[in-house]
Amino acid sequence: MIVLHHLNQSRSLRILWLLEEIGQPYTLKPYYRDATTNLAPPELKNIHPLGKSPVIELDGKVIAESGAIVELLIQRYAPHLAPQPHEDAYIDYLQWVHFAESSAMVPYLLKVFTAIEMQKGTMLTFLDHYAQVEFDKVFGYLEQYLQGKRFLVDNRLTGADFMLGFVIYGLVYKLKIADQYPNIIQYLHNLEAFPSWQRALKIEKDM
Ligand SMILES: N[C@@H](CCC(=O)N[C@@H](CS)C(=O)NCC(=O)O)C(=O)O
Repeated sequence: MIVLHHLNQSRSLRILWLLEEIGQPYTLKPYYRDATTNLAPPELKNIHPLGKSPVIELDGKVIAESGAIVELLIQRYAPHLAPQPHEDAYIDYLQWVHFAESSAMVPYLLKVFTAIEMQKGTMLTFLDHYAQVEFDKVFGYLEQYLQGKRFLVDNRLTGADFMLGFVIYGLVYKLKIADQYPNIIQYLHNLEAFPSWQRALKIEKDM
């Protein structure tokens, strides 16, 4: 049995969407961010010392890190959602799975956090400039890469899309990127067309 420890508005959406797509039975344990600090509630530390989400329990083992969870669930229950290691597409797959939580996540979070600070009146110079430069570099690259593509890898839905979808969702609906990123916006619409995506968002909304 799979248990997903799911924090609202978090990377755990990656796992919720994946579980909905693969149709494997699971139990969802919801947690809610603190309204002031936006941090996870302390109970999550009873599950894993970092107190972050996502975390799953699988066959009695506790597993953190969304990338590891995506790879493990796909290997075990949905191998059709990843290229095989001997295929050329596997190299692209590895790069995009890791891009989502590393290269993409840094400028995304910098933009989210600097926007919050600036709304509160904090004067930022170096950080604001750095965030913008990194943002333009990373998402300009992604925008170009997505030209003419429906999915990230091998022209089909893979674990890389489960990883990046969460970031793109935030880019479009939180940061409200628009005109200069038509390919990224179209890519999100391609993901949003999946019934599993829609079910995951409904679960999140009803939490
Ligand atoms: N690298 C980890 C990051 C996990 C993480 O930072 N989760 C955030 C939500 S997106 C969290 O739980 N934040 C609440 C807190 O730190 O209190 C992953 O990919 O799973």
